[in-house]
Amino acid sequence: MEKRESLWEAYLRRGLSRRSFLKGCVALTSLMGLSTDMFSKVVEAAETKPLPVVIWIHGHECTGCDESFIRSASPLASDLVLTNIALEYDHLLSAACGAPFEAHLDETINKYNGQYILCVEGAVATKDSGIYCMSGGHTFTHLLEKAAKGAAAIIAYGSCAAYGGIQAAKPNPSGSAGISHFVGGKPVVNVPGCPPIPEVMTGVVMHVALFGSLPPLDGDGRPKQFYGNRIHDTCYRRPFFDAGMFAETYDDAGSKAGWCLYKLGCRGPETYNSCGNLRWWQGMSYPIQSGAACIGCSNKNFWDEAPFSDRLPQYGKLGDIDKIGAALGVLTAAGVGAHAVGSIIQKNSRKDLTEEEHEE
Ligand code: FSX
Ligand code: SF4
Ligand code: F3S
Repeated sequence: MEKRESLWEAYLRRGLSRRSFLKGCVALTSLMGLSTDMFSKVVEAAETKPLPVVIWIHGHECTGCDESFIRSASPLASDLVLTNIALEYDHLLSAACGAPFEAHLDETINKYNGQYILCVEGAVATKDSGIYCMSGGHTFTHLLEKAAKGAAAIIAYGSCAAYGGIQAAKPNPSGSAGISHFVGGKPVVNVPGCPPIPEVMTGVVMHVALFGSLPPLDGDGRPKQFYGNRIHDTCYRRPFFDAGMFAETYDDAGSKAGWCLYKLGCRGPETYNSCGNLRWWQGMSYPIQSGAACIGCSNKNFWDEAPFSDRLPQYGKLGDIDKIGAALGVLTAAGVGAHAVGSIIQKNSRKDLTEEEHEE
């Protein structure tokens, strides 16, 4: 088998300097959520490890995940695809198509058996033998099972691949489901979001590529460093929540002044994701910053929890701390009552959050 080049060798081939290689490694270290003392290990791996072969397939979905991915800014999606990985097959980004393209997939699967990273977007359509989602003349189920067999790691990119997504909404006519039952028991890294943040995907792919292992995952298979906090914990509107200042409609004065969107249905208090930290398009914005309430798009079954304008079922008295975590009542010097509610809320343990609790 021919020797595949490392990231450093790919930089050299493209005439890029050692300085830009090291800058790239700094960016990767931070993207993977590693501390700076891991920098030398990242450089060493990037100098020696062959670029990862990636097969990227698409099932039942809207392709918004790719729309997000191709706008990855750090690194640029083009750099990731052209320099950091060896992308051998991608339904959307590859220029090739037809029988030779499908033959290339089979060749790649055989040639790199046990070595490639399989990225999957979209759900599996299970009903009626899978005929509602076809690819290359076969069902997507067939393609997924074939590609999963020889994969070194499998990444479910998007809420559809992770949990079923929009097409799994009741009554789910195509029997759509997440991919985990179709990969032969192999562990799957879930990167949910509709769409997910592209830099999270890049970080996971590069972690597997450089260290040959999965990043630390939570109980739901999500990379901990990106799904450890609630949207609510990092929301810049949080001071308004704590002060009991809520927009009542999308065009009222509170909304225009950036007040909390909780009463407009914001799911931030029960949603784990990094939107508030990383944002999209070089950190420019995310739903709440653009004036929309979070609809919890990285949560299981979020699609069946419409209308999204409904307020969260209520969280209960602050006495029910076991479900809410720590809760603090804070009285400001101006005499405005505020509650800062920290830590974890289990989605299946929603309780009441009354207006009175926030508007003392
Ligand atoms: Fe789903 Fe992605 Fe939402 Fe769309 O690939 S997570 S519907 S943004 O495109 O799968
Ligand atoms: Fe932000 Fe929503 Fe929490 Fe309000 S409820 S602070 S808008 S995440
Ligand atoms: Fe989705 Fe909410 Fe982030 S809607 S994009 S998880 S802010």
